Amino acid sequence: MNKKMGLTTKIFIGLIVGLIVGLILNKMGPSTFRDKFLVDGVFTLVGTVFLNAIKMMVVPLVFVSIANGAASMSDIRKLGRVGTKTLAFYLVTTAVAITIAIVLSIVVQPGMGLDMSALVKTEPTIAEAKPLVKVISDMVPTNPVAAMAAGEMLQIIVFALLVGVGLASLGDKVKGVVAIFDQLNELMMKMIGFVMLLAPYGVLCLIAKTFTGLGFSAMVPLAKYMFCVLFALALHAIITYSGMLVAFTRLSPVKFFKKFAPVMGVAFSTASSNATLPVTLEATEEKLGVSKSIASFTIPLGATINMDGTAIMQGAATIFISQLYGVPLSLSAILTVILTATLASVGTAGVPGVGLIMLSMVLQAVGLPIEGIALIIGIDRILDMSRTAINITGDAICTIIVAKSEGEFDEKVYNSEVVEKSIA
Ligand code: DAS
Repeated sequence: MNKKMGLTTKIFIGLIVGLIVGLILNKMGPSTFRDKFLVDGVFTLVGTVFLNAIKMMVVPLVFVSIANGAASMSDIRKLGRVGTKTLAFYLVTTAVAITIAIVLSIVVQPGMGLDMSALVKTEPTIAEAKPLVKVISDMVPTNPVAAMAAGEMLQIIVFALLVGVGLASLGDKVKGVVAIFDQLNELMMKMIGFVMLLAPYGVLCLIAKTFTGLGFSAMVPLAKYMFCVLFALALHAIITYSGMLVAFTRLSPVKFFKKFAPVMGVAFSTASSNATLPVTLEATEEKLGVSKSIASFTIPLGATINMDGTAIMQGAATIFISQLYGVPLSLSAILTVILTATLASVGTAGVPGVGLIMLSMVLQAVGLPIEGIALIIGIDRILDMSRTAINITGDAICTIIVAKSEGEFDEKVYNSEVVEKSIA
């Protein structure tokens, strides 16, 4: 945890220093030193290396983690009813989450009114939004390798899901291949860890470049974007999760949040669903009355395939970036965003920063410029911490509903008073 906190602190320092440097340089006015050496030199170089490192991870991460995620769902076949229910709840809540974020961002319009010309030298190349029918028919790649080379994200997702489901259905016959995908997934997480070591420097330079060009004018849109994400996260927790809990189990949401708050705190401080797993399991079994057999299946599965908070960020960020660049998204493009982000969350493992890497995939799917990430990357860490807390909350809510419907739930434990463990 200390190492992670170290990185979080460094990223915040990078954000603050970048902001101050950018605002000072903006006030200083144009000069060769500022514009050529700093903005087009150092800031662009470091920022581009960091953004390229993120883009580099997208295709291998999407393919390996989704194939691995789907392969690990082989238990679902065994667990049949429980697995199907769990998967249905996870996918539906993720789609609801991203829809809340998209509607809120369209209403609040965080990206409107900011003159990006100071920042974007060339018109971004935006592919025309395909009609939804073509999007769906194009989802099946004629050549998966070409799809990976071209970064055709929906095609990569479909191929990865097919590989994973194929591995799941072959079961023990392909134990070795499943193990390889598992190890490759570990490798992806490690490589993301390496890329995130660049984050403090990349964030400093990208924020400095942004605010040198835009000055204070960029503060308001960024603040509005953060508001959209944080408000959508709160709405999803208070309305969707509480509503589902009452509707499906008649249980008190207040009791749930009282007992689950410490787990949300761990998720917030680590910005990692995986790191929070042991605490999530302990809380759902010991304090919330879920049987071990259910929790030990649905919670680890949720940490990988259920990321409502991440989907909320991706929905808000996509609308924000489309507004920033003045590229209106058609309804079919918005449906593509919902489809891509929901499917993408299937495989994304819960480690810090992974949601941002998957965002570049969602942007590619609708032809928006990935450079838009440069504006939000600086504040992404605090949003990552917040959305991770929602990611694991969704896992617990769905787990309680499934456990109660299976009669593997002890309501007495759920309703018991919160007993603080004695220090001794
Ligand atoms: N940090 C991720 C998690 O652990 C979420 C994200 O990156 O969006 O759930």
